[in-house]
Amino acid sequence: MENASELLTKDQQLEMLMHLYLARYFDVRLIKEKKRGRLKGTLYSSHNQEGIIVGSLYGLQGTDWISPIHRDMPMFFLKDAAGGRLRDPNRMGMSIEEVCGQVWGKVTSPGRARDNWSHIGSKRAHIIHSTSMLAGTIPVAAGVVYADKLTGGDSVALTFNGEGSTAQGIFHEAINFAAVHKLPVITVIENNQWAYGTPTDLEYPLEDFARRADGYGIPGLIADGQNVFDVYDKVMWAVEYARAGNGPSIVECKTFRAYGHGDHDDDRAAKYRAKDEVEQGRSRDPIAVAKRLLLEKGIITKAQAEGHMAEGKGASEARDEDFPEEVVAYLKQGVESAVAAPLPEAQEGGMWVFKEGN
Ligand SMILES: Cc1ncc(C[n+]2csc(CCOP(=O)(O)OP(=O)(O)O)c2C)c(N)n1
Ligand SMILES: [Mg+2]
Repeated sequence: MENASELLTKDQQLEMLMHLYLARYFDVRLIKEKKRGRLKGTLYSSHNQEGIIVGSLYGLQGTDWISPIHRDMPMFFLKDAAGGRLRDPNRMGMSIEEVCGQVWGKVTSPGRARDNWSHIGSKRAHIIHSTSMLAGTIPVAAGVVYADKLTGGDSVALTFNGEGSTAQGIFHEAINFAAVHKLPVITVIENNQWAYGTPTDLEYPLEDFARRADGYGIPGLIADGQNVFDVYDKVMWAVEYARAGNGPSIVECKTFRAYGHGDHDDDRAAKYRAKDEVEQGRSRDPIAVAKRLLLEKGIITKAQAEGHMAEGKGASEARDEDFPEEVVAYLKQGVESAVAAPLPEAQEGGMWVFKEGN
């Protein structure tokens, strides 16, 4: 089968680059807001892992389901955004206003200030609610697509998991169940080589987490997580395989966690990880890799490749000029709406704990 990325138009490839910038700027902008004292709560950076976010989501249908984890915050607004639909209010994703409302804990947030990060979901947008129990969304996703299959639907579900969660019992139980019943659920493993302070060699004695698939009799693919087009190819292979009724698969995306587990861990992480390991891990920025490939194909010029130099820059170095104007404008809209929105009423605190009404 040819690689799905070979069928992407020039405009689609440029849009994927734009989505990489959007994901990166979301991270940079929020860290800046926090440093300025305008934002509270912990931020879990997706810096350096944007190729996984964009490459996995870009080819999905709106009706497909995703279950993001803490490191995937831009997924909430990038779902079903392909084809220029980022600002379409009817697409099956969340708006930047909703996502920023969540981060600021405002009335506009889907979680209405119960959390500042990824503990949200949307039945309307087909985003399975993220929970703290890592790998706990795999059985939920399996159940969602099982129900869909029984009622004649053809949706697939993508669950996102750090390599750390592959050691959870539920990871095995859920994928085994999905394999036995040939459920269209794809487990994407974001192997960023660290689970909080635990490196992969204390978690798994082999090189590739994709080999977990052998134990369930399903395909296990490996993608270069720094290359958005390689992620797209591997995920689209898995999506087509699942949609055709063949069942689940695992896609391991190799990447590197650029900073601490959350921003509260940045200083500690700089101590528990070797400097050269971190430098090496950050050296293939997904924006730079995508630009190089687009330049080689003649889709962008050398001057364009050298413009908007966000690559390789952390939040303290990156400036607005390093990003396309529309990217900055999109986030500005989200941030301003969140800052202006009121907090929910205090009485709301007890809402949704028990079922209300009959
Ligand atoms: C079942 C479970 N155990 C422990 C935790 C605490 N915890 C939250 S994030 C995290 C590390 C996760 O590492 P990984 O799965 O590799 O994802 P990453 O943060 O690297 O993206 C841990 C141990 C949890 N949330 N759930
Ligand atoms: Mg990890």
